[in-house]
Amino acid sequence: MFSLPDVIEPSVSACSKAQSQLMRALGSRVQIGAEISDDYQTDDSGIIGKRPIAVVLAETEQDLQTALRIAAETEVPIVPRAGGSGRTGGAVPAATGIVLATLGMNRPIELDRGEGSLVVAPGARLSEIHSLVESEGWFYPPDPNSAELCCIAGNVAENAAGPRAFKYGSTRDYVLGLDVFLMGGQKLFAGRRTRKGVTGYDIVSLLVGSEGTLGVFGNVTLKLIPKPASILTMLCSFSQMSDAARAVERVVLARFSPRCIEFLDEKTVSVMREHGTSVAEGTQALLLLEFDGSEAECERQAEEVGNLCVAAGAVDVRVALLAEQRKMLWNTRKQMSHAVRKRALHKISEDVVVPRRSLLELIDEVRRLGDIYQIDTLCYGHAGDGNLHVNFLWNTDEELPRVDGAVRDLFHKTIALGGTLSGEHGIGLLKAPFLGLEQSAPLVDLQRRIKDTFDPKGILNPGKIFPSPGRPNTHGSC
Ligand code: LAC
Ligand code: ZN
Repeated sequence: MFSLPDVIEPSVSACSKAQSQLMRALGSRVQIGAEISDDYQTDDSGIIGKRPIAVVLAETEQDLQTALRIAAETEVPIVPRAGGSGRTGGAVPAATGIVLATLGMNRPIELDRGEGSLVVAPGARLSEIHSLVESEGWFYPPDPNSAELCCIAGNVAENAAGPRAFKYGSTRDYVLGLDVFLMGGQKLFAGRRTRKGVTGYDIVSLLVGSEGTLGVFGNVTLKLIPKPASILTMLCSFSQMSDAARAVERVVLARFSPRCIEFLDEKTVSVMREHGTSVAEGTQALLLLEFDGSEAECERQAEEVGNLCVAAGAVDVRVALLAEQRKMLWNTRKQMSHAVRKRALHKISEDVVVPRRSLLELIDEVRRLGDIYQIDTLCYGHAGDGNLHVNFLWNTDEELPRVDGAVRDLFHKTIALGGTLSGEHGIGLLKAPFLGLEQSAPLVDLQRRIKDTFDPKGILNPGKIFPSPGRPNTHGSC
């Protein structure tokens, strides 16, 4: 059963000192007490954290600096928050403290046409970034399926990915440089504004995916690529999950590069059906593939990959000819996580990655875990990257020990297959107890020392990534 980690709690007097200093410095941009919405205690992981003593609704860089200075001086924990759509509790306060919300910092958005880059403020919505650059013939590929909700700062913090990562990579591949505000409020620019550059350590890569534990992000400079001329979306039905997994392996082996290869198992196929997708009778698994490039290139790839899927056992191959059909398919896919939530009162969605040749073994293991632990399981996700969202669903607290067992076994199997615990959602609170399962003690220790350099007092987003000292590797050590 998940419980918040043991972290340093601030004293009552430190909290009231921080509250009064924040109110004095930031006025109406600070909320305290009953003004604070319960939303600031949680995110899309569903974990309920500690109630904040203050929420700073930052509008300017000075607001960020002031909040970080006061947090450092009073030694009250502070948790950065962007869109709040994270899946592993990155924005959930594990300790009593301040929430620093950057959603209101959504300007500037500046496109440099000559350089093919974009400077965005931390609270810029991903959907707004997509629309702006695409209207100018540019493309920013990362899309973690929550573009209407998520903001760039959260995407950077979690190294968000999504279906198009198969061809185009994750957020980290597009961040050229960024402003970072350190504990205490110091502002630094890390990285570069040019397309190329190798000066000094790659601090940008360290900050991207740091899950709000090293600094708070300001403006981000993103690399853009030319927008592909055409897109072609294809849905392949399989009567056996094993055939779909085999098809993924073959597409990869044949060196095709669709921009997405999404897998949906039998239960998620039902969700697609319920939302109006026409799927062949007897379908047990689907592959949703998408190609981009010139029209001729899309058609050529779709034909060859379609044939390859048929050879692997596909019973039906359909192309979404109309933009409307394509939109409907993706809308349903994007809503999958929320749609499957309706199957039970509770769910946990993992994002493990295995080598693509091991996809079938992972899918079989998920079914086996469902049988052994007698819980509802399903999986779907970015099969082209070997990245599956394995979901466990349950209704009563009585089932919790079985859910814990299934999660632990899933992680052990993932590591045994040569995989990794998180492809895109991060470690956050949920997976922190398992870090030692994948990473050696000296590597975890090196990362702790990096964390100490950025945040010597351990008050920036405590309790994330690292196993809690009081409860090290509760499930993890192997
Ligand atoms: C998705 C999110 C949950 O792939 O990562 O839908
Ligand atoms: Zn995903």
